[in-house]
Amino acid sequence: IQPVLRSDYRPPTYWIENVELEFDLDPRETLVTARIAVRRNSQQPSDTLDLAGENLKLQSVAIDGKRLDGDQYQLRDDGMTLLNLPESCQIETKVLVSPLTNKSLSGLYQTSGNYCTQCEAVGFRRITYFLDRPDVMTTYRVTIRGDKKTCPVMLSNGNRIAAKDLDDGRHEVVWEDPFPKPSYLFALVAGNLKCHRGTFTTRSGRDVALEIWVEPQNIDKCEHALVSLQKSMKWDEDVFGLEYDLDIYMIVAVNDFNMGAMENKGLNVFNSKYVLALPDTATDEDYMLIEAVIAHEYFHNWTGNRVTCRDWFQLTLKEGLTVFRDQQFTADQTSAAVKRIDDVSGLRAGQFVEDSGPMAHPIRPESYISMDNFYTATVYRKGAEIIRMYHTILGAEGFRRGMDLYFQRHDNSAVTCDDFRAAMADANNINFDRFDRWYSQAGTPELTVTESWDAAKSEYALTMTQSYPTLPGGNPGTEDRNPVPLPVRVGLLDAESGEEIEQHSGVVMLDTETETFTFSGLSAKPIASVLRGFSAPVRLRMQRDNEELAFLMANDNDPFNRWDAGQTLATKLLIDAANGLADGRALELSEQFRDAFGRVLSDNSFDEAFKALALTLPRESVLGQEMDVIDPDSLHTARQFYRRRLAECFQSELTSLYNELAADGAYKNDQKSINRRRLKNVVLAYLSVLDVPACISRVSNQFHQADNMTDKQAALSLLANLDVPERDAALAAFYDQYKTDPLVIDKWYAVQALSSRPDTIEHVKQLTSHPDFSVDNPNRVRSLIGAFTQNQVRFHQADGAGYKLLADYVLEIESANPQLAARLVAAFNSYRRFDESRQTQMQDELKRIAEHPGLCKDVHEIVQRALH
Ligand code: DPP
Ligand code: ZN
Repeated sequence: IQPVLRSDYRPPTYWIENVELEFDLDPRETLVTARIAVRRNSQQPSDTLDLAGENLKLQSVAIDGKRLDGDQYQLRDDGMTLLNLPESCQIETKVLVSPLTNKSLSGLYQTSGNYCTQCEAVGFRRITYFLDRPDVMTTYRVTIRGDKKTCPVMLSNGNRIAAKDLDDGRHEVVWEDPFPKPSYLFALVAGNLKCHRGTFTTRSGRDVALEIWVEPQNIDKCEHALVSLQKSMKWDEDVFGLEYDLDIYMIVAVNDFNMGAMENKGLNVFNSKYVLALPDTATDEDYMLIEAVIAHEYFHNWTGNRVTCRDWFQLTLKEGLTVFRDQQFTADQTSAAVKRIDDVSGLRAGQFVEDSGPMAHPIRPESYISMDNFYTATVYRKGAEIIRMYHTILGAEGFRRGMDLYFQRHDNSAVTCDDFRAAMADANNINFDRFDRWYSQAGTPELTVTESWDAAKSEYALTMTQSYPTLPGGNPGTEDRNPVPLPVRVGLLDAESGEEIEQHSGVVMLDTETETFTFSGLSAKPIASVLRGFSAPVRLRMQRDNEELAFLMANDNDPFNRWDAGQTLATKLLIDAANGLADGRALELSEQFRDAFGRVLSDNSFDEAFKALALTLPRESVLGQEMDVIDPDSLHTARQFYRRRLAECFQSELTSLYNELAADGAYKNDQKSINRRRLKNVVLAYLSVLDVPACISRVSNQFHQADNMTDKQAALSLLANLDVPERDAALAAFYDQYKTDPLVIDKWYAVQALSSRPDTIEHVKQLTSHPDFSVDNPNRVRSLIGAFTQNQVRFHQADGAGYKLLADYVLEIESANPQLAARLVAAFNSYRRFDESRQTQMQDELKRIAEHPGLCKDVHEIVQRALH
């Protein structure tokens, strides 16, 4: 299988001037008629045109109304070539597709009996023959004909311009989208749907109709999504001056969807998980994610749709930028500090791991076999960190100037990451040439910081050095790396009082491999707070003793670093404890950590969400990265020991805090109540590890008495770890109460897959034969198999049973849904970080998958990179 290379980009030989599509909907034989007006690209003189097409049953091809014979075009598995075309002409193709049997969820498919499409990245070619590439932007007119009973609602992009009844019980609707767009933003939805309506008046006074389309039984679960959309529209006007352009904005929720959501022009299609919410069925986190994903897809209307990507290697142009925009939006709606901590935790747990394994790639990759494999944490999350660095360097106003110039230059066109960088540079008269390295180099830089104090000169100095560690299995594609520009936000604290020394706070730029930054006029050696707000996506290496970390935990007025000092201290101690276990050393709770934990617990200056984060130990997956050889068992044992000892030491404080928070009364949805629930459930988690009946019944009571899903799910996931009768009772009651709500049943699967109990693998296996389990629904597969791969201690069980379970499932689903299978198989990517026995077992499963006859190219790409 030949990879596609970034360096192979060539403009198309023809441009498309407009397209007319007609759909005659039928579950097994939908007829798609496409009429595309093409004109030769004068820059690429050729009379040959290659159209992409996959899984299409071609019925006819005609040029300017004349039907072609079989020898006038060449048909391949992946498309057709038309020869001897005139300068401009109209190409008409007719093809049949089968939505009912399309389980890949790419192209046109059926979900819960309705029709829907997914075209990003390359799904449009599964609908019709086309120049299915993002640099070909054109206007669409779409006619849909369908059965009035099963498809009363038929939607596509843009404005509905005509509708009429046909005979034989069918009807027809015509949609026209006035904005030129690439094919990946095409959408069609048809079926039995109900609409939750709202409006938004833009700042220039236009009324936009907002429509959220869902299956009838979900019509009462849309208000939060609607309000989120209205907030997003307002925010983009306020912060970036960007207004919505069409008169209608539609969102459709579907149950079977490979991704989170899709920003099709004027007709977003969403995984129902990111639309539907009621307090009884969705957690506070779900509410927050819905708001963030609605915002993300809305923000794409400018960063993605109006200005799109020239080719798929530029994906981070729209995704990194749009993730950054949605992060800023959520920070403004909630708490900037908490949001930043959550985002960096996610980056470290996901992207850092990816960047140190066989799938390491620059945010702008150089090659791919399947583009679907590059919708990654690197392109999205690290991409957003790169955008954040422009923002840090330029400030909010300079960044806005860059954005304005970007839209001024590139509205209605398909551009590259270099164009974005140039707009940021030119608008601010600053040189961003070196920033190019962030786009072309993979791997997480290490930033080593050492300090020195010259009492005679009253000078304090920080020497910063950047480097890339050598990784087990080599650093794929990351040889010859050069220093990258690193904005490092620094603050100095008075070591006595803990006060900020204001004149020395700010951002220093490390542009070279190493540099020393000197701070003068100090009366005593200060304590430095480095990389505040996580101002660059690096691993910070700074030798600090426990006292200093405890000092920063107590005094740093950068909330991110205050939290991070605690995480660094905990990581140091937990890794040491885990390593000690192997040497037969007994576990012991560090007194320093105990005292620091106690101070956080009794500090009432924090908001509750921040306190919840500060009391939470680093995740096992994040801790593992700091070990030379990941030992999941001793890490789990050490972390559990710490949790238990902390709970014992602070049992009475934790209990009274829990009681205070639990006295809040009936569910409320304001930020303060959300923060308090977050803290309450962190406290409950500590108390749950004390093996005493009072604690177990506290958890069980919370489960049974909760009037909202946040508290219910939190209690259920704690019970799922225990070996008590209350566990089975709660799981049964939960299932019984929610068995008709698939999104809630996903939670039921996930809590069991994430259980630390030794029999988890057995349970997961049994659950795959549960009548509600279906390999056709990605949410369900992710909630059971996907969640299980995140269960570090059980997935990596020494006997290899977890590995076998995953490999079996990957092979079961790979031919039907390659995208989903490829996501799951990536759980093996970190195998070189484990001991020899686990390495061999994972490698054997990878080989078994690699040898599977007819393996899909998505899984093939991941597996061959891993085995390489
Ligand atoms: N473009 C979608 C998003 O990230 C994913 N396909 O919003
Ligand atoms: Zn996106």
